[in-house]
Amino acid sequence: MDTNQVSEENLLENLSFDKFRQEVLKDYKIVCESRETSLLSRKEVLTGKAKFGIFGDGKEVAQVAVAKFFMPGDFRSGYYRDQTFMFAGGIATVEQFFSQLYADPDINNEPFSAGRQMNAHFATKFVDENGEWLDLVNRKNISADIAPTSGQMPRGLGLAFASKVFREVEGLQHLETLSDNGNEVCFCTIGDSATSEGHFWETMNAAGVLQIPLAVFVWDDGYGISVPKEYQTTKSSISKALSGLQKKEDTNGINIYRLKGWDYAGMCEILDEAIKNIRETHTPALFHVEELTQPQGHSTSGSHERYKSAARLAWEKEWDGKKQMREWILANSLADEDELNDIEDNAKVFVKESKQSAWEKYINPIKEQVQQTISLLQKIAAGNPFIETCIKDLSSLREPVRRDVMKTLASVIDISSASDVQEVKDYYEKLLKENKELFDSDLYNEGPKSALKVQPVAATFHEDAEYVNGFEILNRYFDELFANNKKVIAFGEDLGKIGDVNQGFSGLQEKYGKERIFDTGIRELTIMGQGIGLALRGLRPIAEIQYLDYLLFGLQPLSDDVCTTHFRTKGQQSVPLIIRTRGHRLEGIWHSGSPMGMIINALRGMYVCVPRNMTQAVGMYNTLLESNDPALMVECLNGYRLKEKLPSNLIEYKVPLGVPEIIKEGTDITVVSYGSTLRIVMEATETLDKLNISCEVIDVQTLLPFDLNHSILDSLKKTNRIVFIDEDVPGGASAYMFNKVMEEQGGYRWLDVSPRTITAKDHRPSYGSDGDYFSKPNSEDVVRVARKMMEE
Ligand SMILES: Cc1ncc(C[n+]2csc(CCOP(=O)(O)OP(=O)(O)O)c2C)c(N)n1
Ligand SMILES: [Mg+2]
Repeated sequence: MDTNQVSEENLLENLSFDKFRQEVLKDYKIVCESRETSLLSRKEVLTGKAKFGIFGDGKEVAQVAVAKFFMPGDFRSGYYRDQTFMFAGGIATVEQFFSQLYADPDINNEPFSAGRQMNAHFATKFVDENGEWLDLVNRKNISADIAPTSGQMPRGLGLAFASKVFREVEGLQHLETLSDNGNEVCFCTIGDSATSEGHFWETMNAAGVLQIPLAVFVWDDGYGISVPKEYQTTKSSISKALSGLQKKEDTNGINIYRLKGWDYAGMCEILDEAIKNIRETHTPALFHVEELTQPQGHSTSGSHERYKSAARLAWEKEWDGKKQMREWILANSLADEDELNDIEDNAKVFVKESKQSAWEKYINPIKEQVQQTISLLQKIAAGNPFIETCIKDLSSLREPVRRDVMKTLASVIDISSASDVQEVKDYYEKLLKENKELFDSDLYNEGPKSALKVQPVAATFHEDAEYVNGFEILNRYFDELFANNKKVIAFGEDLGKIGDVNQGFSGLQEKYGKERIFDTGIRELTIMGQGIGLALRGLRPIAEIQYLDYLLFGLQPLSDDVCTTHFRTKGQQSVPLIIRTRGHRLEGIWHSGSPMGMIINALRGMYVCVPRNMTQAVGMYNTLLESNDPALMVECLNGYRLKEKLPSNLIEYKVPLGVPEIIKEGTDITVVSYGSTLRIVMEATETLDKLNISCEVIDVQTLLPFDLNHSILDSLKKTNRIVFIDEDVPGGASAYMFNKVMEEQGGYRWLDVSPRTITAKDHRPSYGSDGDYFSKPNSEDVVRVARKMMEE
């Protein structure tokens, strides 16, 4: 500490006054530009040119201060108030801010999300077009913001945790473009009210345990929309409430700082020391930035005069950071009134010009489409009042959007009765294609790192291959995997010391170290966050959810964050995260879960693998590890002690995703299922064979993606009867499979009898074998339904 202080003092002394002055004025300029941006943006919404706006006014001074300490290589996981931080760090321009406000889908204009996110949701590029990681050490990295308040916390934890991994895991140090010996700090920002969320508390506790370079900034403006701090936080103070986490000399924990959000000089002084300490010691810190304001209220929806008292509003005016910084500059003779007036006037002009430029870039391509549409319609308009009205309506729009163009074209094609609409149709089709690219692309990787482009490799077996327990297949696989791929890191509850509850990692921590295979606290949400952070930074995490039923605790970051990352950055960030869990049939309300319908609906943007045994699981792991797509792997909870033949090419064979396998051929009924239920189905087919009912049993293998080559349809064409079976609730994943085959594959045309689903009951199973028998589908159910189908 002492030595730091000395060098700090020297540094300050060495800074020439003029250099210091210039720095302050540059910061004040950014403060002014950011404030103007907020003011002008709000007008754009109120006049209808943008739909909604949320701004960083009132937080400017704190953010120019914080941005000074955000270095190349660092990461930010923040929320929608951070425009000033972005401007000050040179990571975003005012023009780009406006482009996002207008939802400009051109990534060259709006580089954060290509118009996919609401305004003030930032991101920078992490991967190139081929899915290769960029040199993140030499750029400032912004993980893509999300709207759910506090959703940034688990990810922030993970981004900081990755620094620890890079510093401590042997064999990663050569990855010089991914980390400089773990010196990267993750700056995490959050509003005062969002600290009420469990995400915040879980993150702070985990950070205190893990000892990672996480700097959490709470922008405390006293409100969460209209609800004040008294309703949000114990003792109305997040720093007081967290004081038990304070690190002491001989404990772990976090450092806690309280800053005044209008006090530019005071903040800079504390931050300089504090961030250095985080970087060097990996001790996390909380910066409670108090006394911030919201000059324009929460957002463009509603006004704060409705819920703030006159006294509070007056206080906010007086303690506005911009005003305070101005007064501080004058009081310290760093500039005079004229100079500051100039800065303020120039800021106004600059922001206005930036706004205008963003608007033109946004609107011109649309205007071109309008123009093109009108000239096409004029060619066929003669004597057609409908088309003439269309032309008139479209030309009269002052601020047309792409939708107006498409609707006009479609209505002319569909209802105009014009005879020659071919050209109009062609243009419509061309725009449809263009818009598909703009609005639908990049849910999954589409380039060479797509999991769907990985070449399958068949499993091979020695002549005298052993039969071993399912868990041993995994155990031997993970052993080879960790020897071969240094980027792989695995963690979860009971995964380290005992090697997971089913021994997949048994003995491997001793072999590969606590830094790569380790236990975590019981905190599914932040286990997901750790995985997200590692994956975003180019590592290959396998994060465990101990049992499928507890996925709900970690579902939010998967659904809101992981699933949308590639899409919401239009392919600029990837999260190659594998979530490993085990589920389906065991016993009791919370250990027999198979909520697959919920999962596949919540997790579009991830792949969902439901291997029937551990051999298939290994092949899927291999496929996923070659790609950048995130996935959930649901191993069969009752399969770890079933014998399987040990493949000889464990880390080479790859099971393709979206390719079902026929595990029993037959001619009468196509039975479609997955995971543990397949064993019930196979048991039933023994009886059905005796009854001369021949079933073709298909294992779908993955629910997302689902039967990409429509192989189930081929089976149905042969049998003309189909039943979908799983252990989910009625209308769950069985209904999804049904829909895929009937509607997407056109299966209804090949049916001789009505198609069926067999599922579990609506309720969860009672404990014990009987609970299982009466609540989940059993082989007798399958036999009964099959017989009925044959009688119809
Ligand atoms: C999970 C979730 N719940 C509710 C909202 C709606 N919402 C958006 S902002 C906000 C208030 C946040 O207040 P605070 O954390 O203090 O941040 P501030 O806006 O004051 O900077 C709320 C409730 C949301 N975005 N996400
Ligand atoms: Mg607030």
